Amino acid sequence: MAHSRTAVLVKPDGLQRGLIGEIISRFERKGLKLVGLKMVNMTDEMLSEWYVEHKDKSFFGELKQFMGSMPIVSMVWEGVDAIPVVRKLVGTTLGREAEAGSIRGDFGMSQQFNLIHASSSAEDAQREIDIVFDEDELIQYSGAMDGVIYADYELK
Ligand code: 3AN
Repeated sequence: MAHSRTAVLVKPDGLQRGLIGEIISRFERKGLKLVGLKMVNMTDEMLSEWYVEHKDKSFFGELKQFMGSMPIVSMVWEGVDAIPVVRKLVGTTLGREAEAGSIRGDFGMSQQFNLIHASSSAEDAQREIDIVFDEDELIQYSGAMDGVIYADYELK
């Protein structure tokens, strides 16, 4: 099973609410590996590309305005099945209904202010990573704990 990468953004509401450390900590303790991290002011152009699937939705302009209003913290996490694993830790879109124990379920009440974004497919992950990170900003290193986080056959 190959490791895959997923993109995570902590949105302006997550940053303002002081949840960066909490969010990073949840991914770390799950056993995911951080390979990219930076703070960014997303431009309208970056956001149009990021949210291309929502370009015809009524909330597109408002969503971009909110996401561009303050800095966000972007991350790339790596692990076996990283994309679905991170989506599960994040929880469903509407905070009020998100599962208790998930990030949105534990910290959010809103649909738009739902604290965090996580890639939903391999194609989205690649596209989203490319919007924010240059290749040399993604750091390769061996995870010292891989041998206790995964069995050998899971790493092949
Ligand atoms: P998720 O982030 O769970 O994949 P999407 O892709 O359906 O959710 O929505 C992307 C973002 O658009 C959400 N995180 C939320 O901030 C915003 N959004 C979704 N639906 C609405 C809506 N009806 N009104 C306002 N904002 C919305």
